Amino acid sequence: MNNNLVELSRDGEIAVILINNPPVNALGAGVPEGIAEAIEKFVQDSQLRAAVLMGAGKSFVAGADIKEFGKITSGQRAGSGLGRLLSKLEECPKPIVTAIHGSAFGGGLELAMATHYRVASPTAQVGQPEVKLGIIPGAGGTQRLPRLAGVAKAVEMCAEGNPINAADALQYGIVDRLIDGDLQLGAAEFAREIAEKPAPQTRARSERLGSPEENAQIFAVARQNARAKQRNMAAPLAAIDAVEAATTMPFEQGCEYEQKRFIECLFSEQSKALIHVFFGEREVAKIPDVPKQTAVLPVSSVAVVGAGTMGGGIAMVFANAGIPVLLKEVDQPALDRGLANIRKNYDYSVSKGRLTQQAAGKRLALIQPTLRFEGFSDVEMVVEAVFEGMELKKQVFAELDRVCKRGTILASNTSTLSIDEIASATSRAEFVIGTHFFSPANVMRLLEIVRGRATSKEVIATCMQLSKKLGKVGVLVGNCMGFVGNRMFGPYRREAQFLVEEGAPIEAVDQALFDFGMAMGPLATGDLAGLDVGWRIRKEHGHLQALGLRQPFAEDKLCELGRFGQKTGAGWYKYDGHRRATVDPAVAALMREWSTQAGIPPRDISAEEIVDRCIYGLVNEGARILEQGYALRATDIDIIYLYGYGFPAYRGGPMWYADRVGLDKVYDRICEFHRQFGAHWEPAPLLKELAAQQKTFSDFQSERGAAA
Ligand code: T1G
Repeated sequence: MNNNLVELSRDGEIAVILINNPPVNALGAGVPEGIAEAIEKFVQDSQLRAAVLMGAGKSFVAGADIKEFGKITSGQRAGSGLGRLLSKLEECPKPIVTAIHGSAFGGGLELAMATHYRVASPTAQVGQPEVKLGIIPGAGGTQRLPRLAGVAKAVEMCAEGNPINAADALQYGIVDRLIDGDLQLGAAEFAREIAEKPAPQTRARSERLGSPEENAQIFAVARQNARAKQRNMAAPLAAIDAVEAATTMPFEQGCEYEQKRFIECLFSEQSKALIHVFFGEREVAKIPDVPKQTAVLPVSSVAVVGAGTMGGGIAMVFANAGIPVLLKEVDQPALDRGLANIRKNYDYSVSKGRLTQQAAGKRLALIQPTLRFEGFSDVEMVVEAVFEGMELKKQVFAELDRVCKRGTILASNTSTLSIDEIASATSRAEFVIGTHFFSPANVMRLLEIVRGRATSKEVIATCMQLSKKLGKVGVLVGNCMGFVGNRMFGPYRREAQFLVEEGAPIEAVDQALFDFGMAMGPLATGDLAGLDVGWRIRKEHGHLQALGLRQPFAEDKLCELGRFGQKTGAGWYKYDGHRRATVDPAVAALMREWSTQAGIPPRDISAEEIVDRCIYGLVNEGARILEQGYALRATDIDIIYLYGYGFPAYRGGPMWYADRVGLDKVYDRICEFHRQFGAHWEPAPLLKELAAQQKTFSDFQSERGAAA
């Protein structure tokens, strides 16, 4: 064998072909060639009666090498290039058994389906996650999977991209046997059993391809679901078309159709954005000055101070990860309310079948309510989630400094306040950090980890690693007002209010951003979070607002009328008992009255202007944050907006989106707004500089990375 990516060994009359391309055995350059050569040797060797194909390390094969997609989009390579290898495997005269452990994803599952039999360890997972990269399977997955698992399961797996576990893979006929214990031994034993049998080719199977009548219904429902759940995304619909082709075209023709749609998707903006997100999710975990080998502190027990909406949700996050939690409140009624909320959330998950009653009971048992700081001396981390006021937080941290043992991490869930000032209330600033969860904390995946001036590298490394264990995407940010997410959200929501003050209908502002792909419009988001939250912060920090700068009045006036949003049944919209929103003409009338009083003449405003002002408000502030160093990379900002603020992943995040539009165009548009609307649209110096140099935020990121 000329490369060590694929090793061939013998277990008696069984060949063992081992793919060894760490970390995830991606089918990068040299791997398909190595497999083809091994198969050639296997076929030539008359002693060998069957073969087992498996992966070294923690997983079978995670698919094609995503890093090599550039070779296709730059024209160096025509397609996935896997088709020929898979035909070679399928047409092999001697049977090949694929043995799956860990993940068989994308090209990995396609490889397995092209062999004659598949066995798996009980913990294995299989899937076609390509749509999450904005593409579709490109090596026969949409043609072979329906032949093995049936049309309905295949269309679900290819259009939604979620993996299934080994038991389901067995049930749907994707794998032929589950192997407990040593996988290689079990697979070799299976291979001996089938060695004399004919090698069944998946391509030749049609018994599970259903009838046109049955399939019509399946595809109609799948398209409806894709349009609803994967709004505006092209790949899921392309995947459905390709699986449909498997039911209407001969195998080879179906593969050609799949390849055509695969290439079409791969060259799309959506795919570029989603691949940026894939690597971005992994890059945010890398902190240049906190190396991988930095010591992490144990976190096997925690305490949460405050059982309100956030505190209760945070306690659930730790309990869901199997970590016992002390949950403290100031009085019994508040504690009871907090626990009742937690129980309600678990009951809801059980009612939705997301959790068994037993599992919910186990998690609830890990949450120990208390009214005292007793027991705090034993925990390894405390998360403070009390009311958003500096004095109160400093009191709590002073108390924690007194009762907690040295080495306990003291974290604050503050969403706006200075971590350094909170830390100044303790004698251990190096153990103080911000862990900003997003509401509902037990659902939202983002965790903004706020680094204080004195926060130690060990504490940072511990929280970054812990975020993964908690099922969160942890992003490290600097300690400025509102950190990264909320600081950028200010200009975004400011513009939304200004647009209404200038005459845009409330529902038109929300619809424009919803059509752009945001999970929810900015005004409806305000109603969900509670308009009073921002109102109180503005009142607390009014003295910080720059003089002479135009400030929106809309939400302050709504709050003065007690319209805090969903929680009071009325905000920008009015809400029924199920929190369903309806447009409230009374608010539109109030807005016209207030705008007239403010001397703001109404005008017609296009959806394009609405989107540009809100999104470029994000980008401009993001550029400031980047140049001031409160975010390590533009990618970090993108990941924050995807996981914390419902920014559409297929647009890559606000900074990626701006790069794709072209920073010169974004800069010009912001200058236009600056001239038209005033100083609050002052372009960020970094944006001006990059636009002038025809550069991108990604360029700035790599240059800064290279300099670090
Ligand atoms: N290609 C290149 N690099 C990959 C990769 C891949 N397919 N999968 C992972 N990596 C890198 C990743 O960037 C990270 O790098 C390291 O491996 C560890 O990954 C023809 C066209 C398998 C569940 O979409 O879902 O096949 O940061 O941190 O948490 O039809 O990786 O260390 O430098 O995620 O244990 C379809 C993608 C491809 C699966 C493991 N396959 N991978 O999770 O480790 S398209 C996928 C994953 C395709 C065919 C089409 C996960 C994992 P670094 P990690 P993990």
